[in-house]
Amino acid sequence: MNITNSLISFAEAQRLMPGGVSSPVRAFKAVGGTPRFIDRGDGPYIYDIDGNRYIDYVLSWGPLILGHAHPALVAALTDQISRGTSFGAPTQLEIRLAGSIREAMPCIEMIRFVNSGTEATMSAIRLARAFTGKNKMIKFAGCYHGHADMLLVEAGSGVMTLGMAASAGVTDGEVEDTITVQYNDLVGVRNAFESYAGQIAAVIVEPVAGNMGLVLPSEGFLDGLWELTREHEALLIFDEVMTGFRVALGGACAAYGIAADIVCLGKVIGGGLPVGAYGGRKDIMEQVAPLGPVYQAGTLSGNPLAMAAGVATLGELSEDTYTFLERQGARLLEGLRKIGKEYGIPLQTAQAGSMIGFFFSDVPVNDYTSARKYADTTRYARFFHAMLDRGVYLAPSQFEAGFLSIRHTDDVIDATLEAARGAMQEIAS
Ligand code: HOZ
Repeated sequence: MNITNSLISFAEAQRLMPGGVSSPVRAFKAVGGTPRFIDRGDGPYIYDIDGNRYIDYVLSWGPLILGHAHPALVAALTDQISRGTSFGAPTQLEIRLAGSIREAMPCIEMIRFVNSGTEATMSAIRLARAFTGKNKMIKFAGCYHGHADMLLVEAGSGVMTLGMAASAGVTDGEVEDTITVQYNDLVGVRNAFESYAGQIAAVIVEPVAGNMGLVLPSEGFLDGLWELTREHEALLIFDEVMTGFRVALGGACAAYGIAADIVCLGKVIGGGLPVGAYGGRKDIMEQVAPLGPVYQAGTLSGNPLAMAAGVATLGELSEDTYTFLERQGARLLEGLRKIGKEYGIPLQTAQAGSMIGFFFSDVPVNDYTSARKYADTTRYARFFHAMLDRGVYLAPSQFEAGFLSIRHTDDVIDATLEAARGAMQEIAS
């Protein structure tokens, strides 16, 4: 595969930007080699600047449930761009998007739009602290909630990929109120509530963990969090930046039947434009300025392009979409398991709607500790490159989830499995 132009661009980019990228997860650090510089996307495919085509399972890290350059999205953006790109004043688009979100996720009685998932979770924590009058919060190792200081403790995604336990520049003071527990460990959560009685404002969780690879909540885990937060008068914050409109039309709240107190959103609700949101119970959201005392603001919040993209994206989604996506994901994972078995390569697979994941491990992975201990990252790196060489673009880290779009049709899944057969054969030796 000729990647001359990507090689040249990467060298140039590294002179101008740390690691040559605008976000660490893009840098191929864990898998080695040269990141592809992307020229364009079309449906399930991306094309690099050397003209190579890849089936895309990253999909901008989740937002592109419609695939690249969906006509409805292109039309909505084209229309909006001619009307103006930002006003710093309210638009009806915000009402439309808020209405669509509330329809799908009724526990979001009121919502505030921001510009990223990081902003959403950071603001949700501030709100939870103000609402409860308590300071501490529980998060789970391997869950990633963006890069706000107090949440960068044993975080997943790039932090885990780079083997970092925390980030330099975060003071002890910033994280003294953050309590970290293993994902799926309800006993650990109960113990934390008992150790810090009356001090815990909230539990923040990825209801399906997609930032340490894909790890599903064990039976009763989310219900247990709900009950414990009720028992201890704390709020339950679902970080659905990744799972919202991904694992089901109503996100994990619908999939697991839990009305979280605050829900953070991003990714799909912006259709690939920068967006985030947090919302929830009206009495909680009424604490946000200008209605209440919790200050949070943003020049580009509710940006009309992002809102238009979100409205167009959600307008294309229905229950049938998720039936299709679920089927395609199951087909892909079943094929991967079968091929792995043929070549004697142990795989642990997981799926939640249109999110998929697989670990090269012969034992199940349920949390951060087991992900780090059992996932064979060296084998993943070899598989990643073997797939890339065959025109399939996976996340450049074992500790990320994969995503499907409505354009990942049977032909696309078949082509992926054909590539996987060659790749597994290559890495088996
Ligand atoms: N949550 C995304 C990956 N796990 C974030 C993408 C990024 O950090 O660039």
